[in-house]
Formats: sequence, C-alpha cells, structure tokens
Amino acid sequence: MRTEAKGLVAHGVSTCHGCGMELAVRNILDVLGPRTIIVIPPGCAALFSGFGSETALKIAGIQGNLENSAAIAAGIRAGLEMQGKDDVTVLALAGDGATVDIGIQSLSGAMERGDRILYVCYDNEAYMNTGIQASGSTPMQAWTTTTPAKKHVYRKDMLQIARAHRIPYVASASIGYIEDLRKKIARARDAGGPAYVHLQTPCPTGWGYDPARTIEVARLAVQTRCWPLYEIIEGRINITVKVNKPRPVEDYLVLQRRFRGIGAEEVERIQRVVDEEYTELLERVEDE
Ligand SMILES: Cc1ncc(C[n+]2csc(CCOP(=O)(O)OP(=O)(O)O)c2C)c(N)n1
Ligand code: SF4
Ligand SMILES: [Mg+2]
Repeated sequence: MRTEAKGLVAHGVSTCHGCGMELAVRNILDVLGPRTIIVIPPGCAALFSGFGSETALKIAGIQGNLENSAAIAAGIRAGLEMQGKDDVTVLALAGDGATVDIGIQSLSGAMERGDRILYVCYDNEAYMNTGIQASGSTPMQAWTTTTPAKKHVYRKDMLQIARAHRIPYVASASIGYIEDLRKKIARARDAGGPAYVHLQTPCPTGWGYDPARTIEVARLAVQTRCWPLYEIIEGRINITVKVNKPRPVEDYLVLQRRFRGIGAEEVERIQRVVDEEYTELLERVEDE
C-alpha cells in the first residue's frame, strides 16, 4: 500500500540504513517548513534531490555543483529580494567536502557580503558518495580510502573560519541532540543575515559501525567532547550542551572501524587534542 509521507520529505529515500544525514534533513525541513528553497550539491544529500524527473522533496530546489552552493543560494536570495518576497528561507545543504574544501570560496564570499542564506554543512567527515575519500573535515587518525595509513593532520576548524567572517549566527550541532539542533535551525533562519550550522551526521557505511547505533555514536561524539555543541551569536559563544564529566575518547573511537588498529599513543594524542580544543573553547567563553 502506498502511503503519503508526512512532512516535506517523501518515503523511500535511498540513503543507507542508519544514515545520520537522513534524520537531519527530515528535521531541518520540518523546522523550516514549506516556504523554503533548497540548494543541494552532489553528494549523499543529492539522494533527496532525486533521479531524473523524480524528487523526494516537496519544496522547490536545485541541485548545483560541488563548488557553488552558497553562490546559488545567494543568487536565489537576490532574486527573491527583487520580487519583494522576504518570507522565504534559502537553505544550502552541503556535505563537508562541498563545504570545507571545494565550496569554501563561494561560502566565504556569501558570508563576507552578508547574503541572507542559511548554510548547513552536514558533516559525515569524508567524501562518502564517491567512496569514502578524506576531506578537510576527516578527523585525525581516521581511515579513508585516500588515507589507508590513517589521516595524520588536523581537521579544519570550520566553525572558527565561519566566525572570522563576523556573521550573525554560527553553530555546531549533532543529530544525537535533536532538540538542540531544531532550536539552532530556527535561530539560524531568523538571524537576519548569513547563518552557518555545522552538523555532525554519523555515517555507518563510511565510519564502519552497526547502523542501529547511529544515535549512540552521535551522542558519544558529544559526551567525549570530540564534537562540542555551541553557538556563536553576534560573536558571543554559548555552549548549548555542557559536558562536565567527559567520557574518554576511546569510548567513541572503539565503536568505529575507521579507527581500528590505532595504538595507545595515537589514542592519547587524540585525547590530548580534544582536551586542548575544549580548553580553548572554554577560554574563549571566559574571555568574553
Ligand atoms: C568539482 C568536483 N569534484 C568532484 C566531484 C565528484 N563528487 C561528486 S559527489 C562527491 C562527494 C562529496 O562529498 P561531500 O560533500 O562530503 O558529501 P557526501 O558525499 O559525503 O555526502 C564528489 C567528490 C564533483 N561533482 N565536482
Ligand atoms: S554513505 Fe553515509 S552519508 Fe551517504 S547515504 Fe550512506 S550512511 Fe548516509
Ligand atoms: Mg561528506
């Protein structure tokens, strides 16, 4: 029997079982509602744009290129302004490769110009759709097909890059904390200028864990402080999920095949980096 899906996303999207990104898209569109135009570049989220004449989305949208999601969104906003329509949200929904590497130039331009777009980077921490290649957001010590001996450099801190543009709203988010995510999407929509949300969406296929454990993995990323949840409103940082008693990073790493085989020294190094980054975050909050 065919049933009509509730909300703005149809049934039957061909993402993998347990895909964190799918849960994210359903929630983001549920918050934003039908007066939304979506821009999706190539990547796993393009499974929502659809194939040929079919789409899984019940809103207007366009699939662009990997490098220009923010530029397309900015152009749509300019067109809406010319028509005097200010009740439409323009959402760019792009992966980490499309954001922190290939699309960073057009995103930076839109943030500099102050274009009123909501840009969500769903971060599954690699170029998943083309076969798990490392991106600038792949964490240290993770296996990917282009880092078969693990990644040995720092990931880019995209939140700080966005913050440096002095846009009205920047936030990290996680599908393990849906209410927190939904509030941030609403605030980002209403920010009155460029808003950037960097959302971790665990990927069972690329990370190598049981698809039933997606939420657990997402929550562990936060509870180990590997993925701190905060927002930056007009330059001021607010930690939205405080983790006073963090779990050791090993609890998060051990669930994922991409970290298999790393030794005690590497785990210690990851712990040290996570501790340093969290201390820096707290210092920035105190400095304000
Ligand atoms: C300029 C350019 N380089 C490479 C590709 C091929 N390509 C299509 S999707 C994709 C992966 C994108 O990765 P990401 O943005 O992280 O999204 P994910 O697949 O992980 O959802 C790549 C490399 C492309 N379309 N354009
Ligand atoms: S590869 Fe990962 S991000 Fe892509 S659809 Fe599958 S689970 Fe989702
Ligand atoms: Mg990706």
